[in-house]
Amino acid sequence: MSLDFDAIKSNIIPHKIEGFKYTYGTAGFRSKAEVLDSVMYKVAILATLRSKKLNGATIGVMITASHNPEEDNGVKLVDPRGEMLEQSWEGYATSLAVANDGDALVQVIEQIIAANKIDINIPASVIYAYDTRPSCAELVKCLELGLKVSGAKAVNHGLQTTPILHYLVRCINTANTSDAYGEPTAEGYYKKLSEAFKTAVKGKARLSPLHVDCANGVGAPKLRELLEYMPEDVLSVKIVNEDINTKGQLNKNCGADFVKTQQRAPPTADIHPGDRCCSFDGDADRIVYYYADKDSVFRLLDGDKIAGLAAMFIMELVKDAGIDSIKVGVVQTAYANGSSTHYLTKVLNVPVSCVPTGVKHLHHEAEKYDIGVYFEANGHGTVLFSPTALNTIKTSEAKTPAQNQALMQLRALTDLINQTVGDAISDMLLVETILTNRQWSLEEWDQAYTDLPNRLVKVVVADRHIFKTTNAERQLVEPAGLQAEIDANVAKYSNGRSFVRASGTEDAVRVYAEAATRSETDELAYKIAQIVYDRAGGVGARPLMA
Ligand code: 16G
Ligand code: MG
Repeated sequence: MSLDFDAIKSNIIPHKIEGFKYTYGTAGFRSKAEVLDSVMYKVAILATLRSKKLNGATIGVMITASHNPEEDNGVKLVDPRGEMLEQSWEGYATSLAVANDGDALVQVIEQIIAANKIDINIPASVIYAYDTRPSCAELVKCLELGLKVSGAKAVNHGLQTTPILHYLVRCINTANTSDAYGEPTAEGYYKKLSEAFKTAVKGKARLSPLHVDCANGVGAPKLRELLEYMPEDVLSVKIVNEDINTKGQLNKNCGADFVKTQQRAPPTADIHPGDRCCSFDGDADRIVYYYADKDSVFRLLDGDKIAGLAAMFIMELVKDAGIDSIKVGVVQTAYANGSSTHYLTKVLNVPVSCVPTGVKHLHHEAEKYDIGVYFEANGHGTVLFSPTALNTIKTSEAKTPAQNQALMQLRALTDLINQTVGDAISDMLLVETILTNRQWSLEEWDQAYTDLPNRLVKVVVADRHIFKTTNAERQLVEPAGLQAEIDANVAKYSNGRSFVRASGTEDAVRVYAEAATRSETDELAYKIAQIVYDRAGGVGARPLMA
């Protein structure tokens, strides 16, 4: 099973557009679908090399562009335990993508093999899946060609959500071990989650129907499939935005990203006070909840609120189960609302870490806790249980019926929660578990704290790479002097906070601000945006308050 360099060379798919800048960033490769043919071929080779490097462990490849518009697409690799590709390999992905002729490509491959001492005779195993984008069909063919020429044993898992693909990778690699994760099929995933949910809500009255906006994406058919395992008297769901067949509908005026950034419900959702609603993004790895209050005002329950709810519930279960040695922690990014951090640290008294934006940073920090709850404000997150925590939860013996009940629920949560990556379906079931146990409406959940008004402004500059941050992106180191100017402005606002960072997914700089009132927040956000524009090479129109 060594590598056939001649085949790799002669089958190379050239770039369609010269001069396009390919980078494997926070979300893998992501751009207009039309420039990705060549990248798929290279990603396949990289997945093969990664599998060989890890002794033939199965690597996952997911073709999706998440919440991006339908004309975009993307691809990312999944490591053997269902985690994102190890950071040190991201550079290889970029180098391979850039190589545009057979010789250059083989040269990069040889460098990777040498740098990692890869035994090319080890057989490679790769699985792949894709979302509902029309461009996936062609991109899959390019990926398959790359897998064929590099000699990997490859299995097509078809249309899947991103988190299901992560689940499958982990299941395959842990099969027949003491930490076997589950049956490596989508059905196995549905059974595992639905059984856990039934256990976790046992004896509690079912809540009113949940309205789920699936962003006209892959979450829709997958949620439908899951519901076949979930009796209507346990969970009642009404799916909206499930049109995956009409061109141009994916993520269009719907989905988690729309709801979070626009701070309003999708126009297609006909919501009434008291309804429970949530939105998935296009590949179903993010979720936000929302409702209309009694005055029909839209209220958002974002990733921060979910983290607070989950931490609160899990901490109580740990205490009730009598296993206080297990320590719970929460991981956030600078985008977490100041009120949520205050609630976690001052009301729940739970340790909170702040890390740079991007799932891999949160995930790795969460692994440091016995039970690590991590969520980005945008709704991507999950809960990780350490091997020690899992063992304690599994083996503790209850001394009272109350302890028994808490332990049983904790055990159910370890199956219900996707341990590999944020998962809209799994997170939805977690929230529903907690609300069902409490018999809470969204309004009751929302009482935990009130979000500070916040504003995100995008500033286009000549070169965003000159922006260097420290302290989990909360402070700028460069351009020199800019942070002092930001601080001086922030100091004028009560509860003011603002930070500036270069986007990892767009050619722009993002300015975040929050303050005590809406008008002060907007004023502060635009003031900082203008400073950035004026001092750091703003391009196009100067940011002005609408
Ligand atoms: C990517 C990240 C997401 C992050 C976002 C920030 C993953 C899988 N996704 O979509 O976690 O919130 O980038 O985008 O890590 P930005 O850098 O453009 O602000
Ligand atoms: Mg997504």
